[in-house]
Amino acid sequence: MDCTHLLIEDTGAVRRITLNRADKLNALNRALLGELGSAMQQARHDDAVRVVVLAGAGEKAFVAGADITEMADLTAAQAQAFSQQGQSLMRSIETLGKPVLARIHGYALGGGLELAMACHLRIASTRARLGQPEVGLGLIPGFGGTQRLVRLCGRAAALELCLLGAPIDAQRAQQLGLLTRVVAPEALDAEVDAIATQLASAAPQAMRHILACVIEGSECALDQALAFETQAFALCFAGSDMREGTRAFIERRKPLFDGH
Ligand code: CO8
Repeated sequence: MDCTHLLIEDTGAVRRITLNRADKLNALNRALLGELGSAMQQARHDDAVRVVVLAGAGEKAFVAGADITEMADLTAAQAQAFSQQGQSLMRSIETLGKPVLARIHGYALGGGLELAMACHLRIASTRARLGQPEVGLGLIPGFGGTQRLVRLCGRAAALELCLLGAPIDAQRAQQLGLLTRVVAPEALDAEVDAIATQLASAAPQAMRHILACVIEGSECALDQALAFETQAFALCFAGSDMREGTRAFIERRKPLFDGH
């Protein structure tokens, strides 16, 4: 894939996608969103990829938001299209069927926090600063932020972050349930690698079903979600990963999952 704004590299079954606009703190313009959308589709369809890590280039930011310069002159109709482009990308990440980790070493603001919230795990350094500062621009989050924030952290925190607009530090973000892990800056890569490596050898089908049950199931009424879980549970028994996992336990060896 030809990319201007992304770096894509594979280590075993881990695909690392780095947003590479460091001079603009990796701000999300339409071109970058388009490239990221294509990269996620590629990752979805490539069976060799079992985990995706999203990172931002440069010292300062994971992503400092949507590109304000590009947004400034949009008409309402263009803004609607931009919001839909961003939302559908975020949804494609959330429903990828493989775990996606956000590596947050600095600012994750506006669309950057919205991107991080579409990922399944968020690993941050103590230097990270997270927020939805759009209100200060006379805007609101438009890539799903109002909805994912309330689902992840509850209404009080969502209103605080969106109405006040002030970024919070990693410690507070973890207390709110926004971050999976917070580690010292020098330990961030080792932590991300350890989690990605663990996920790369986990059972792909089980992970796919867990993601679907937790993400789709939590949007349904409980009885419907429980029926969905039962169906997914049964589907595990139709595949080889479950046979391998249980056999390996009985034989006291490490399982080797082939993803079927
Ligand atoms: N858009 C465009 N350019 C940006 C952005 C951005 N979001 N953030 C930083 N940059 C650029 C700066 O303009 C600067 O460029 P240049 O060197 O050419 O002047 C370069 O990146 C470096 O930035 P700073 O010099 O500002 O770096 P500092 O360390 O001084 O400050 C900050 C870092 C605090 C992160 C600061 O850059 C900042 O406040 N950035 C904007 C943060 C923000 O408001 N983000 C929210 C944007 S709105 C949004 O995300 C909405 C999402 C939904 C859209 C739906 C649309 C319909």
